[in-house]
Formats: sequence, C-alpha cells, structure tokens
Amino acid sequence: MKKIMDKIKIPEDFILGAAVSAWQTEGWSGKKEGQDSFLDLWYKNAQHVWHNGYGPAGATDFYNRYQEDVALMKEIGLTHFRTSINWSRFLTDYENAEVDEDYANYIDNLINVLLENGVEPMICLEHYEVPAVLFEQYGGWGSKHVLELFLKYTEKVFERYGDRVKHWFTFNEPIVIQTRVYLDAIRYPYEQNTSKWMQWNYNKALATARVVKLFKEKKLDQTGAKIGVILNPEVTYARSSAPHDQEAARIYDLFFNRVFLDPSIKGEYPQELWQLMDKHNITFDYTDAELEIIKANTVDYVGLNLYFPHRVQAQTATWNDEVPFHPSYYYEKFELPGRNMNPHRGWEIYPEIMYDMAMRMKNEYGNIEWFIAENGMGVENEHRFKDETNIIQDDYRITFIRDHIYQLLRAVADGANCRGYMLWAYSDNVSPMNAFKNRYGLVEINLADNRNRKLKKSAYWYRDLIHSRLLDI
Ligand code: BGP
Repeated sequence: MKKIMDKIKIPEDFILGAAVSAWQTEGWSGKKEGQDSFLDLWYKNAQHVWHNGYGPAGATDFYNRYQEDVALMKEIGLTHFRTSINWSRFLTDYENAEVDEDYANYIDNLINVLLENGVEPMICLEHYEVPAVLFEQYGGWGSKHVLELFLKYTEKVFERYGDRVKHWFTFNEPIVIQTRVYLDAIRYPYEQNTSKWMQWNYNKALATARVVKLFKEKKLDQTGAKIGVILNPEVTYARSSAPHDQEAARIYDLFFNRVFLDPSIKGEYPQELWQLMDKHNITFDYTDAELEIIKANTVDYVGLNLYFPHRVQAQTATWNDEVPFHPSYYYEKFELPGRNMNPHRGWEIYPEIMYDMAMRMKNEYGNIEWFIAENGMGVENEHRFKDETNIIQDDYRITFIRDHIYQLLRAVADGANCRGYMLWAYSDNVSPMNAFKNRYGLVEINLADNRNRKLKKSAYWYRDLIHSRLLDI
C-alpha cells in the first residue's frame, strides 16, 4: 500500500460513492392503484414495523426531492450513486409492460440531474420491489412466468435509459426475500419450504443470465456499459478447525453464497450443491437449455454487500425428521465471545470480512472485477449526538467506514480486483426490517421537521476523503 506519512493513498480510479434503493427512499407520492410492491404489502399488513408512524409511505420523499439530494451528493463529492428502479411503479400493467409515464419521466429526470452534476448513476432493476400482485397471482419469483415479465420490464428500462446509464445490476441481494419468506418464515405466506426457496434462487440466477443475454442483444455491451448483480455473500467463519465445524461452514457457504456466486460468475452450480439438493429432494425445476443460458451469460462484474461476519458450527440439536428439510440441518450460528457489536442492529463489527472476501474473489472467482455495493452502520436515536451546530457527530460511523475501507485497500495492494466502495447509505432511509429505527445515512433526514436534510459529520469526513484520496490509519 502506498503510504504518505500516516495516510494511505486511495487509487485514483477507486470509486467512492453511496447507495440507497427506490422503495427505501421514494415514498408513495404519485404511486397509483395496484402499484404495490411485495414490501408495500408487508408494511400494510405489519404495522409493528413502522417507526413512530413513519415508514415507506413518506420515506424520504426522494420522488419529489431528488434535486435537493443530488445537490447534496455533489457537495459531498460522490462520484457514484446507486439506486434502483421500482418495478412495481415503473409499469401500470405488468403483463404487457405498459410504462407509467409519470414514474418513467421521474427516472429520466433523476438520471439527467445526476449526470449533469457529475454523479454516475448505478441502477439496479430490483431491490426487493417485486410487484405484490405477481406474488399473489403467481407466487412471485417461484414462477417462470414472473421471470418472463421481469424481462419485459427490463427491456423497457433498457430502451429508455440504456443510452445514459453505464452501470446496471439485475438484483440487489437476490437471496434475501425468499430466505425471509421460505426459510425463516417471517413474511407472508409464512411457510417454511426449502424447495420453494431453491426455486426462487434458481429463477433469479436464470433471470440474471437472461438479462445479461438481453443486454448483449440490445448491444448495450458495445456502449461501454456493464451489467452485473449485487450479492450479499455471508463471509463465514467456522467455530473451530474440527472437521465437523469446517464441514458446517462449507455447506453453509454452498447454500448461502455459492448458490449465487457460482452461476453468476462461473456460469454453473457447484457439483456439491447438486448433490445436496439431490440428497434432500430440493432440486429446482430446470431445463438443459436454461443451464446453457446460465453458462453463456455470466456477469461483467459484481457488487458485494458486506456488513458483518457469519460464524457457524456444526448443528448440535437432534433433527426432527418430521420437520421439512432446512439447511440448518447442518449448521447453527454461534456468537463469538467478546465480539465487537453494533448493538442497534445486533451485527458484529469485523472489518476483516472485506479483506477475506476480497482474497476469495481473487483466488476462487478468477479475480473478476467487483466492488463493495453496500457496507454501513445503522444507529438508533442519532439526534442525541447533535452538537451545538445541530450536526450529528457520528464519529462511530467514521471509524466504521475507515476501518472497512482500510481492509479493502490492503486487499487491493495484495492484488484484489476491487474497484470501489459504496456506502450504505447516502441518506437515512426506510429499512424493510424496521423502518426508520436505525439510521445509516451520511445525510440526516429529520422526519419531525419536514424531512429536512442535513449533512452529518461523516458526510464532511467522506467529502474530505474523496477530495484528498488519503485514508488515515
Ligand atoms: C441490506 C439491504 C439494504 C439495507 C441494508 C441495511 O441488506 O440491501 O436495502 O436495508 O441491508 O439493513 P437493515 O435495513 O436491515 O438494517
């Protein structure tokens, strides 16, 4: 690593940006009858997840206030901004892909304003925004018809914005919704069903390959644009070097990481995963022609969302054979004694995940280009850290970001092909889990005061980092 005094030089082409998603910021302003996403349904039916009455209805009102937000992004100096297009709002008719001109114009304007201000847009086609009606009618991503509708939607998006957007992603964390729905059974329809979970995983991996194919057919690859997927690999550490704990971690990795990393980057599923699916009778429906599409259409790059480590050991409980198969047949989580915690989110803070994942990308995934698409720290009641100038003094966030970027730069120095860091989040926003309880933003959204925006101390720190490209150590 290049050091200047007690600072590390950040490579000039290393992206320093920030992310949000459509649903988590836009609010329901302008949303039409029938345009609910799956998450809207969940929020409408689960009042307990609203935070003091604030939730996705108002969100940060980004839909109306994006110009103000882009001005702040420019002030901070963000080179890249990632958000999504809300599938459920982009169309008025999902079967025939009829575009909602109001929403599509808003996206047009947003992209233009970003570009005019020197902020490169990174656009994700789905960040948990599957239309609710497709879930109710067809079972969501379990259905290949929904996959076809996703392609119709994507085609319209490419036609409309393909001339300007250079960074595209199919999904954000494609494993998450079905994990909550079919493994954890904490979301509608509250059914533990590992087969359905696998089918969703497969259909989304196939959808990514089909979108990559479409991208090439539309010749977007010849415009300098790239297409990828944003995954959330769970950087996994076994409790011990004992064979049973190592095996638990290996299987955990197959089910939760390689299930998307391998088809997206290598174009095929690991043999060990086929064997496990076979053994437990959870193999998804597929055709050889589909597997060929996956093989021929791998992504250009990947975004990785890394927040915390996952620590596993071999399952200690005796499995009740009457319970349907669940991957935890093989593993259980454990908490490392004395770990450094973010108590607000219940997540361990362990910046080495960055370095360890980077080395894995280098050694196991052909050193494909990638970047951190999300990493950040959610904290409750941040207003208590306001100083006399009314600015939130979020030094804990500065330390968090610095420590994580440091590990990335260390990996880059060791040959990792990591191209940047996108902080979660540009601003405070609505979490699918608990609305506005935990705040992640560089920018405070003051809900009680007309959702006014104000930079936090971390925003000034990030601004200085972007300008100096020197990281304190
Ligand atoms: C990621 C999601 C984001 C965001 C973030 C913070 O997994 O991609 O959308 O929500 O996590 O997590 P949470 O909101 O659950 O605290």
